Amino acid sequence: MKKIPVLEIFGPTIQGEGMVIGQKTMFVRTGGCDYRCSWCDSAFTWDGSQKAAVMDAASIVEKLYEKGTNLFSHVTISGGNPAIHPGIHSLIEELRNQGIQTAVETQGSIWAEWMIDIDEVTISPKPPSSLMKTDWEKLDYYINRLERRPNKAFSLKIVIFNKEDLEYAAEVHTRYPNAPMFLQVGNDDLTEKEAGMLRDHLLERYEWLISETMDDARWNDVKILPQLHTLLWGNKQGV
Ligand code: MET
Repeated sequence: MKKIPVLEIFGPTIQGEGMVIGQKTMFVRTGGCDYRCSWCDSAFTWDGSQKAAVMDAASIVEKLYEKGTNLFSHVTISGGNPAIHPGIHSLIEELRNQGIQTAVETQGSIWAEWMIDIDEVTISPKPPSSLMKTDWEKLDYYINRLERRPNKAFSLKIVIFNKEDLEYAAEVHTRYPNAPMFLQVGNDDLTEKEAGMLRDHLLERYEWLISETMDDARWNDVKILPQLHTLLWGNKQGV
């Protein structure tokens, strides 16, 4: 069985972002990423500051039950970029056998065949403020494969820090007009320890993003969200 580097397993908590926002879920956060986003809120998955535990699918499932007991029926796999780990295939299989729903978060830069079996796939291409470059051909392939899955959901989620990011998101939206589109306010203060301080600031940013999109017909079919977990718990890890 191929092993998976795991940074954290936590929950039950709520999914704070994207298409399944509010969903009660467990999280499995994998280590390693092909990207280095300037504003990454999980840089500990790739910057060497925290060490991954290398685990096989069976021990990840065991850990999920140890932490979540009978209090979950949904698991979210995030990173890092989970798509770089072929071992996730067996994890998905084991979870499906247990009747557990699965979701994944990835930037859409590396295709993994196990994406086909995930109930909710969130593709989160990175805008200019991240300093990453989108490989459009790879993204085309992703969207094409995901669109052809019966009875499973996917969406695009783009983190927005400024107007240039919003133009990038518009380009993505035009390229994939049938993909449900979520815009998410970027967290530009990853060092604030006080959840209350951050909350006020991020709600202001959320208002800014709403005002930018309301008078623009390109955004007539979009969902605009804050990061709920950041509003609730600030920059705290493992919630
Ligand atoms: N790499 C994935 C993404 O970009 C998940 C990590 S985001 C903290 O969506």
